[in-house]
Amino acid sequence: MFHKRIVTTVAVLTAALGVPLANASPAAAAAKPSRPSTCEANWFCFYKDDQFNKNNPRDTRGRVQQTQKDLRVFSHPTCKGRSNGTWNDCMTSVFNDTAACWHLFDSLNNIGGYHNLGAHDGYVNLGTQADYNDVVSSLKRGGSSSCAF
Ligand SMILES: [Ca+2]
Repeated sequence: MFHKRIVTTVAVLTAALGVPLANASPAAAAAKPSRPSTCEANWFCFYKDDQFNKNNPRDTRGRVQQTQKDLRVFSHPTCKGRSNGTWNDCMTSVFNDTAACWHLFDSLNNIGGYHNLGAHDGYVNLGTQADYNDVVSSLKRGGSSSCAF
């Protein structure tokens, strides 16, 4: 009887914890996307168009594994306009296959506003999901799956 009560308590705690943890993820409203075949395991990949370039597969993805404070260092000729041929202000979908949480900043040098992206998760459309289409300018990798950094 004592044992049974403990099991019940643990189940209730787990259920209670499950709700806020799920809501902490910005992509929680939609099902987590699967890693696209164009994003290698353990990389953070970004794409010019939505759904990981599903409808524009010839456009190649960009990728990083570490913090990048200035996305202007990566050229990408199809990023036009203010992107000036770089990944700055150009990404529309991203997939994070690293084990860490990342912050996606709208400014250079990892300052100002940002959105979180947890491990093995993605935004299929940064515009509709986060109002962040074509604005990300720098990326910061956290030290773990925690987004509190
Ligand atoms: Ca920007």
